[in-house]
Amino acid sequence: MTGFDLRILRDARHVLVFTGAGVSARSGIPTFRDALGGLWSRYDPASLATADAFRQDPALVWGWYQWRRAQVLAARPNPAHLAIAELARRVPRLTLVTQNVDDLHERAGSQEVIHLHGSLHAPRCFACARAYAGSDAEPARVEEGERIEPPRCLRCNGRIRPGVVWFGEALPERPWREALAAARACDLLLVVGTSGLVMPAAQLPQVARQNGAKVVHVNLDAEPADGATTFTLAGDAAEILPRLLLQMADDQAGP
Ligand code: BV8
Ligand code: ZN
Repeated sequence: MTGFDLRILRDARHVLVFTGAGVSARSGIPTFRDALGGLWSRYDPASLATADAFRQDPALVWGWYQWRRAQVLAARPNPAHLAIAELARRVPRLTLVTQNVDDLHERAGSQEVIHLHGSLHAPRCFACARAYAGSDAEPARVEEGERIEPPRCLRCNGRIRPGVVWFGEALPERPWREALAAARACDLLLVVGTSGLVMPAAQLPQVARQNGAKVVHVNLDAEPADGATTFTLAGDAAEILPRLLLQMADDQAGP
């Protein structure tokens, strides 16, 4: 771990872990940027992940989310998710904030995961916002690129939509408030597998730094780092995070 002093992690009081699609990559979930490989490649995710796209072509958008949801249901947490769940047991306090809409952190054992962009597993009515639990929202086999008419709300017959935050939609109040509070309170922020392009989530590292936290980026790409308050661990989170935990254990075991 070039230039990264393990004591920063070992002595941290409150660690904020902030994850993006990169943490689920080794589980086989394409990152958002490459979620549109294959048949979806002719679509831009930012244009599909909008209320307008859903209004214009509900079957296309619902089919895309059902395809993604089926992928998540067939996936398993990877060593990066498991290491983050384990880290919570090794430090005095850990807050986990994710931009991801999968439930792999939860399935790895993380508690109280703060989802800034909602969840694939919380479909709701586009008209009256009532949660929808119908079995026809459970994705059976979904062909890539398949258009699927969304189910209808039992109360108002509105179309059922994915429980995610689309571009142009506000983030859920409470998760965003909790994420900001953790960014202000933490003394160490671990940014794992995010390109940091989507606002306002991408403000969290700046808020943490402004409040005196050290920031460690874990990303395939090396992020700019000053080696004093910001560090970068370039590589696969599924390898880097478990290694960090092992080193913490060795460190604590002492000579
Ligand atoms: C808002 C859910 C205001 C859906 C997502 C013009 C018009 C309208 C809005 C805007 C505009 N210009 C800017 C905006 C704001 C907009 C925005 O930021 N746009 C961007 C594109 C510029 N933001 C919004 O619209 C937000 N809302 O502003 O509301 C408002 C206020 C009040 C009232 C009304 C409105 C809402 C944004 C939420 C969008 N929803 N997801 C879905 O999933 O389909 S965002 C979605 O994209 C993800 O959730 C995630 O957040 C983001 C993708 O980012 P990453 O997770 O970082 O993934 P990415 O693929 O980019 O990167 C992967 C990284 O991992 C890479 O760095 C890679 O190197 C690394 N990696 C890969 N493998 C590994 C790895 N690292 C380690 N190990 C590995 N193995
Ligand atoms: Zn309804």
